[in-house]
Amino acid sequence: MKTLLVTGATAGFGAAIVERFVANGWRAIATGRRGERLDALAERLGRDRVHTACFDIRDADAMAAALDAIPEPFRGIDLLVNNAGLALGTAPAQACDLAQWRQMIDTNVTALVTITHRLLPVLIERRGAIVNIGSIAGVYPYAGGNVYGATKAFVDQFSLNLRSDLHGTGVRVSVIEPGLAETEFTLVRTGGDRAASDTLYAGARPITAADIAESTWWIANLPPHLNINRLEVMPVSQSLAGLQIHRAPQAWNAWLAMLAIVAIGAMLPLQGLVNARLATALHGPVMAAFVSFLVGSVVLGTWLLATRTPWSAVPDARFPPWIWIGGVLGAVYVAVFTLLIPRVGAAAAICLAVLGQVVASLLLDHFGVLQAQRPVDWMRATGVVLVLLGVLLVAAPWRAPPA
Ligand code: NDP
Ligand code: 8X3
Repeated sequence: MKTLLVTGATAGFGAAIVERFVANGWRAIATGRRGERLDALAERLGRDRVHTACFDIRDADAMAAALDAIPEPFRGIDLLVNNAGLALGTAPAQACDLAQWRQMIDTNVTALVTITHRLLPVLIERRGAIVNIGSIAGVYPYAGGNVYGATKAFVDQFSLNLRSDLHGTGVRVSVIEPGLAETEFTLVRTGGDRAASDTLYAGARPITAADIAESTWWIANLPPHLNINRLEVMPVSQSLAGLQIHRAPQAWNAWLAMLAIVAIGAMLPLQGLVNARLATALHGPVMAAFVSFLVGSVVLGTWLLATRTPWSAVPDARFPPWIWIGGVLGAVYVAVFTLLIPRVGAAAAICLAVLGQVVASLLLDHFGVLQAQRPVDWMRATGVVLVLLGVLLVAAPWRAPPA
C-alpha cells in the first residue's frame, strides 16, 4: 500500500486529495493547523488509513517533531503533495501589509522547501514523487497578485530545478497551476468576507477541489517513465485578458468626468421637482417614491455598468447588488430633494446634491466599497470639492426661501 503526505489537508484541495487517494487504496498523512478538521477526516476515512499531524507549517521545530512522530506503517512516503498555502489581500503593493507578505512567503515558500528538504531522502529511497501546488498567479501577473504570485512563481521554478537535481533518481516532480477554484481560498484572502468569496465564484463554474484531486491522482498514477512537469488548469469560464496601458491624464478627460458628476448630481434634484408635481398632481407620494426608485436604479445602474468600460474617469465597480442599493439610495435622495426644493430653492438644492454626490462617491471609493482598489486622487478630489463649494457660495441663493 502506498503512502502520501498532504500539507494543508483541513480544507480545499488538500482534503479532497486525501479523500481521493485513500478511497483508492492509499494511506495518507494529513497535516494542517485545525486539529478538529484533521480528526474528522481521519474518523471518516479510518484511522488505520489516515494519520494526522497538527502543526503550523511555518514552525520548523513543530514540523520536525510531527514528522519524527509519524508511526511506522506511514513512514514510507511515496508522494509528497505540497499544498498548504494561502493568499492574503488583493491590495496594490504600495498599500499592502508587510506582515501579510511575510506570512505568504513563510507558508508558500519557506515551509514548502523545508518539508521538501526533510522528505527528499525517503522520496529518493522509494523512487517517489512530489506534486507542488503552484498557481496561474505564478505565471500570469495581475494587479493585487504581488507577493502571492511571486511565491507561486517560486514554486514553479523550484519544481523545475528539483527535477534537474533529482535527475537519475527516478523521483518525479510536478507542479499543478490551478486557476479560479472554489475553496476557502478567497475567504482566507479577504479576511473572512463570505460575500466577496461568493460573488467571485457566482456563475463562474470554477474549478472544484475534487477536480484538483483528480489531476493529482492522474499525475501520480501515470506510468513511471512519464513526468508531468507543469499542469496549468483553468475553468472554461476563465481566460487571459491582456496588458494594461496607463495614459497621462488629459484635461478633457478630467473635465468630462466633472461634467458627468455634475450632470448626474443635477438629474436627481430635477427629478425631485418632477416628483413634487407627480406626488400632488397624479398618484401621491407612494407612486412618486416608486418612480424615484426606478429612475434612481437606472441612473445608478448605468453609472456602475459604465465602470466596466475602459473609461478611467469612473470608479471600478463590479458588484451588481450596488445597482439596486443605488436605486434605493437614489429614491431617498430624490425624496429629500422633493422636500428640500420648495424650502431652499432649486439652485441651492442642485449644488447640495452635486456636493453630496461627489463626497459620497469619494467615501465609497476610499473605503473600497466600489472595489476600486486604487487610492483616491486627493488632489483632483479636493479640487472638485472646492469648485463645488465655490459654486454653492456664489450661486446658492442665501436669501429667503421662495414663499
Ligand atoms: P484552502 O484555504 O481551502 O486550504 C488551504 C490549506 O492550507 C488549509 O488546509 C490550511 O490549513 C493550510 N494552511 C494554510 N496556512 C497554513 C499553515 N501556516 N500551516 C499549516 N497549514 C496551513 O485553499 P485551497 O485548497 O484553495 O489552497 C490550497 C493550495 O492551492 C494553496 O497553496 C493555494 O495557494 C493553491 N491555489 C489555490 C487556488 C484557488 O483558487 N483556490 C488556485 C491556485 C492555487 P489550516 O488553516 O487548517 O492550517
Ligand atoms: C489562486 C488563483 O488567480 O486567484 O492561486 O490567484 S488566483
